[in-house]
Amino acid sequence: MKRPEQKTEIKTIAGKNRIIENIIGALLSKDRFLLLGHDNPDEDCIAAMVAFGLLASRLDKTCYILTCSEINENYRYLLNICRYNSIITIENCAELPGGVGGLVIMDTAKPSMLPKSEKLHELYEDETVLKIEFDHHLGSDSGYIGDEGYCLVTGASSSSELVGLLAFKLRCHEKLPASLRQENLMTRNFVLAVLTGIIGDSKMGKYLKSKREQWFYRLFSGLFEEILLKETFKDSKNFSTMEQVYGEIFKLSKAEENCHALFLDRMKAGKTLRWSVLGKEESVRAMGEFGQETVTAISRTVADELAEKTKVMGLVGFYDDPAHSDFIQFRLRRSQHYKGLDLRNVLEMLKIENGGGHEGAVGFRIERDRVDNIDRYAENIIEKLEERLHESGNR
Ligand SMILES: [Mn+2]
Repeated sequence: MKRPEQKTEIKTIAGKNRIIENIIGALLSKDRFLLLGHDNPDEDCIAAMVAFGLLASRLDKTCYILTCSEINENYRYLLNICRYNSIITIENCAELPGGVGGLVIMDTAKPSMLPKSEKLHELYEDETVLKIEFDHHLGSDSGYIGDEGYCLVTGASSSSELVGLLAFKLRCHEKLPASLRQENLMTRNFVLAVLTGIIGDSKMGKYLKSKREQWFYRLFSGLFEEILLKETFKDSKNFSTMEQVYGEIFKLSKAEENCHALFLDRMKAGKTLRWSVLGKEESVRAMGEFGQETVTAISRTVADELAEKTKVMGLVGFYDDPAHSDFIQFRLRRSQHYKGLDLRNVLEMLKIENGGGHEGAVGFRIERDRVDNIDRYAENIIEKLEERLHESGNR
């Protein structure tokens, strides 16, 4: 069956699921994604890109958000979310990254609304690059941009809502690596981004047309309240205005910035590698001030940064919130410039059983009672790694 020229509602749940299934397959198998939207992107468009970028970076994918123009001052705050979440924003259409496996097009009714650039055009034309599309503009003069089977294009309050739908399916998906299943994909930032898109496009939820749209909006604002109640930011109520969402994103960005500064302040350097760990009391303070989720997310970002700084590897560690678990969490990340060691083998080498990941990034957990001093413990790991690097002639 040939798909119609103009965008139409996906009629069945099975039809939607099939497309979501395809998109999840692509998200798990490809490594680099370039996200873009229509010219002069609005809140929903940016929020959908940010939300997708957050999901992908949780899966250790590299994500670029291409804005192609200076973003409207009022929406810039949304891009703040990217700063500490390993999402790279690019303003210049002529500076596209190489090796992109997937192009993700958000909230763009028809091909002619895409930013115009020669480089981008080459990417659209490149058949080896998969085009994934999320959109809720249907009928009239709309037209598909994504590849057939990869367009989550259907009736919804916003494009962000459709990314929210993807996250719901993804978080308990059987193909999700076991190491990621225990991680929370729907972080505060993710939920805030989706809410921003829904509220932005529906003017504070007032113009949500169908019962289903209202249901989705309530689901996300409810979900967010629940997340906030569990965390330290306990003063928030129902999210019905954009100001409230702004306020939360601002608070969260500030917390991320401070948490990031703390990790960088604790950074130590060996002969080649760098690491940063938070001690027992310091972790308690960080958990109290920033919350477990932010500490976890920022530690990942810092591991990436330390890896890229040394061009080899970076290690981070902290004590979990005692209310949460009895473990110390570590994360070891390999630079994009270094392929000499499969990090899964490092776990073996260190005789660590409670951990996993992929060749470029692993996480592991050690019971807190088994470690006297986290600084010395981390230093010991770094020494072993450096010895190994030395032996294998890498630096
Ligand atoms: Mn929209």
